[in-house]
Amino acid sequence: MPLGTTLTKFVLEEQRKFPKASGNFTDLLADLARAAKLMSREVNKAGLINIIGTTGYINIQEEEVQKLDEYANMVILNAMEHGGHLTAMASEEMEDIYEVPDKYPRGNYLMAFDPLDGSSNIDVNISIGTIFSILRKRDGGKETTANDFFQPGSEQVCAGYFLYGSSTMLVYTSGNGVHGFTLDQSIGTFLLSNENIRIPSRGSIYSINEGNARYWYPGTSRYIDKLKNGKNVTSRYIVSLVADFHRNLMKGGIFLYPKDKKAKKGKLRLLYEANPLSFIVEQAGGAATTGEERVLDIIPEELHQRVSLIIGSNEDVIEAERYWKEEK
Ligand code: AHM
Ligand code: MG
Repeated sequence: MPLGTTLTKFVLEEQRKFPKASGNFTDLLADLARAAKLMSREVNKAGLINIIGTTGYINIQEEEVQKLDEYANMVILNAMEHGGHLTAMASEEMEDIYEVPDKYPRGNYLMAFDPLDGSSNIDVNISIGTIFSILRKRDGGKETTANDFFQPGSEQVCAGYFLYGSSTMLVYTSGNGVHGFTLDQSIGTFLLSNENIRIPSRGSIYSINEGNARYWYPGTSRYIDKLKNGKNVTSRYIVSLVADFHRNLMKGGIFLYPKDKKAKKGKLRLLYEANPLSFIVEQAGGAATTGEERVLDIIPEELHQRVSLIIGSNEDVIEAERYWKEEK
């Protein structure tokens, strides 16, 4: 489709092309996009924090002072609860699931999300993002529990992220490739900027927090040593998963947050960080593993489960996994 096509038109056309494969995400994505626009506006105001509130807090409705990630959580709940698509939501900011209130119609989808990933970067003006994962509620029953979310990532029907960077972007997949949209602030609309994104099968970038080197297991240390001693390698680490992932998706590379002696299960969360990004990377021709198994095959046991994540260009991920497996 021509660059500049609006998000709504693009999603509608995609559904016409793949009526069976795609769910009905036109309205759902439109609701999410509206929430992201509000967040984009607030994130852009974050530099005024020292003027309008205590560090780490932002004044939202004159009288209320709230953390930006809590604000983002509230904006998304408000934007998504009344649309009739979802039956429940799970978020990094909430211990338990949030069921759509009785006063609104309930749909068949579940959404897990990280409202503001990389939020430790807000006060230093570094890109942050929102990550989301949509699942189908399997049993069709009325009541929803956390168990409904415990489906492997391969069951996701749609996933994506918003990146609040030098421009605001949406990147999503509903199982028919990965597509990117950029927010045109002047008209308040997401426009198609990257259709059918493919991640290069090899990259020269590696992204890992080397400050954790002393906690690494030998597989990680040996793999990183191998990279450093190779040619054509460069290290990039923003500390904002969405931004690190997005750069590697576009340029090719590998992002690693493996479990280590400190983060015994890994640091990142399976349901709303690892799974959606793994779905996206696979749809773009890349791969995601824990070092031991494909991320999308894991059957979750907890809402906020942590997981080892090695994600990016296909050949790089396969090679990294070999180092992990050799360790055994
Ligand atoms: P958050 O969801 O609390 O922001 O934590 C996740 C973030 C990721 O964005 C980033 O990749 C990672 O934590 C960085 O962790 P570290 O500071 O340990 O390198
Ligand atoms: Mg996060």
